[in-house]
Formats: sequence, structure tokens, C-alpha cells
Amino acid sequence: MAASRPLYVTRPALPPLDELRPLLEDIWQSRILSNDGPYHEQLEQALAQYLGVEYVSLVANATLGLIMAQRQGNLAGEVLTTPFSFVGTTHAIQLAGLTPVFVDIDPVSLNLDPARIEAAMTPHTQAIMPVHIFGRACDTTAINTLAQRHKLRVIYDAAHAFGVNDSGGSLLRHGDLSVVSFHATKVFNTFEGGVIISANAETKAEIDLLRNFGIVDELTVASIGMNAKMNEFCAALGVVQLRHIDRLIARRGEADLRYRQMLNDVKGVRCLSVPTGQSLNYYNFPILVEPDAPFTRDELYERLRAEGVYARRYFYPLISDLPMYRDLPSAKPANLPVAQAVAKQILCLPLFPDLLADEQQRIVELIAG
Ligand code: T4K
Repeated sequence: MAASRPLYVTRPALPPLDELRPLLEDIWQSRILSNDGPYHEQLEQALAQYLGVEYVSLVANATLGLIMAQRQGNLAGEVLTTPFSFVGTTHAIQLAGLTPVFVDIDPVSLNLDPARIEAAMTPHTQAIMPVHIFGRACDTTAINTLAQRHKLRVIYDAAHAFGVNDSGGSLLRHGDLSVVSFHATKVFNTFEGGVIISANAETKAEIDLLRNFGIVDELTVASIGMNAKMNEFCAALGVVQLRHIDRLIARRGEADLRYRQMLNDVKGVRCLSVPTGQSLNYYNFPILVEPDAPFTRDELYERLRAEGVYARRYFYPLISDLPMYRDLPSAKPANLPVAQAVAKQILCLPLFPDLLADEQQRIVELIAG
């Protein structure tokens, strides 16, 4: 077999450097490097149009976005969330001064199970932070109903959900706020970055203050804000990236379909079902290693690794099993049986726009053994 490149779980897409160069020359010329510069403005407007949402605030990364989304509501108390996510989700709750309460996930969507949310509520519950994991939509209707009934805020961790639509439009329109990540590993990347989608103009105005120290003008500071601004370099990159995003998502979709076809007859592993009523951005390609497979998930992970295929166990260990969270009452494994099982079965295969069919064939042959 010809020498093969290492296959990481993702490979960031970048535009041709020549396309970016005029924007960089402009920045070099103007010396406007940050604090609501022209490319920042341009990208916010372009994203509002592309995503089909109105109130868009760029941020330096999604973690700061999630923290600010909680500070904006002046929340204090408990936030119901999923243990099956990137650790940043729960860290953001803790860093905002709130207490995470873990709720089990649905075995099909792998998202927060709405049927279990009410049982986890206490008089201290202030908000729900669901995650559209792998860009697969949460049950937004059920979550919205619960939030209205109990007067809770909903902050979606939409880190994976760039450009995903459901039958009513952008998935990002749900809840009080949604936070998307533009990290290098994401479908749409600005090296580091993210965006907060607010439900209304007042919320956006408060978020925009919070991301710049709460500064209104030279003499007025309105809130205890932080520095969560996106700089002009990242914003300019975003402007150029957006020109290519549809093609890149389409190529991810082609690779996703190829995996599904190639893995169809492979014993011991199962692809997640294609969700209905929503589009996908094909952020990841998660598979589940069946309990009766002739190998364990970790054996498969090591087998691939030995051949230069760096699949990742997203998301294992469960956040609720990490040392700083495992003593919370809601973190007990018996409280989270579905998440516990899924975390032991999940494996994300490499998926990125320029992944070749031959490379996928090699990966699938390694899995088939
Ligand atoms: N909520 C959720 C649900 C999230 O998934 C995340 C982030 C957040 C919140 C927070 O969003 P941000 O604050 O980051 O905007 C990565 C990312 O650092 C993290 O952003 C992401 N989720 C998470 C799922 O993945 P690691 O520690 O797994 O990344 P790392 O460095 O191991 O990279 C994975 C692979 O990607 C590497 O093996 C190679 C490739 N890679 C990575 C980078 C950074 C590249 O080829 N080039 C690169 O520049 O966390």
C-alpha cells in the first residue's frame, strides 16, 4: 500500500491564501486590529444572512460565549445539562458561578432527554443547557415547553451546529441564546472564535457589552464584562471562509454517505441514524461499537491508531466522571445509564472535506479486521 498520511479526526479547511491576502493587507494598512473593526462588522452581517438569524454577536471562542450567555441572564443556582459533551460545556457553567446538574441522554439523539428533565429540577434550577451534539438537533419543542412551564432560561450549546436547519429554519433560533464554536476543529473555523445568537435585540445589546468589559463609552461601564472579542484577523478569515462553506459541507456530506455505504456490512459497529426533519453539517462521523462486537471500542481505537488513523472517543470519559464533577449527586453513574453506556461505545472516525474515498476504504478495512 502506498505511504499514507496520518488521518486525524478532523483536518481544518482553509481558503486559498491569495483570497485572504487583500483583506490582510487592508488590516495592515488600517491598523484596526480589534474592538468592533470593519471585518468584525462585515462577518456579523454575513453570518446573520447566511444562518438566517437576526441577533448575532461574534466572540473569541464558544467557551467565553457560554459563560457570557449565563451572565447575561444574571443566573445564580443550578443549570441542567448533559454529561455527554465536551468538557467545556460544564466548565462554562461552573465558571459562570453556577452548579451543573447532570441529566441523562436519549439513546437515539444522544442529546439531553427531555423526559428526564423535570425530575432533575429543584427550587434552585435556573436554566437548561442542552447541547446539539454532533450537530444533531435536541428536542427543541419539548425543551421549550418545559422551560416555559417552569420559567427557565434555555442556553443551547450549539458548538457543533453551525448552519444546521430544522423544518422551521435555523436550529440556532431556539432558546434564549445559542452559542456556536468556530474553533479550528469545527465545520466553520476562524482558527478560534464563535458566535452567540440572541433571541432579541435587548439580549444582543447586553451580550455585546459583556464581551467588551461592559464598556458603553469612554466614561460609562454598564456591567462586569470580560474580554471575549473576536479580532480582525479571525473575522477577515471568517469572511473568506464563508464563501466556501456550502461546498465544504457538501463534501463532508459525501464522505458521510460513503462511510455509511462502506460500513453497511461491517459487523460490530453501527452508524448513528440519519436524523429526520433537520439538515446536517456532518461535523463528525460517530460510530457505536456494539456490545457483542468481536472487539471493544478501546481495542478498535488502538488498532486504528497503530495504523495512523487517529479516531477520537468523543465524548469519553463522561464529564460527570471527571474528578471535579464526580462527587455531585447528579453525577452518580446510576443516574446516567444511557450516557454511561454510550460513552463506552462511541468512536468518531476521521471526517473532513478532503478525506478521500480510498482513505475511508482503508479505515473501514481496518475496522472490519
Ligand atoms: N461545547 C462543545 C460541545 C464543544 O465541542 C466545544 C469545543 C466547546 C463547547 C467549546 O468551544 P471553543 O471554546 O473551543 O470554541 C477540541 C477543541 O479544542 C474544542 O474546541 C472542541 N469542542 C473539541 C470537541 O475538540 P481536543 O482537545 O479534542 O482537540 P485536539 O487538539 O486534540 O484536536 C483534535 C484533532 O484535530 C487533532 O488530533 C488534529 C486536528 N487538529 C486540531 C487543531 C487544533 C488540526 O488538524 N489542526 C488544529 O489546529 O478539543
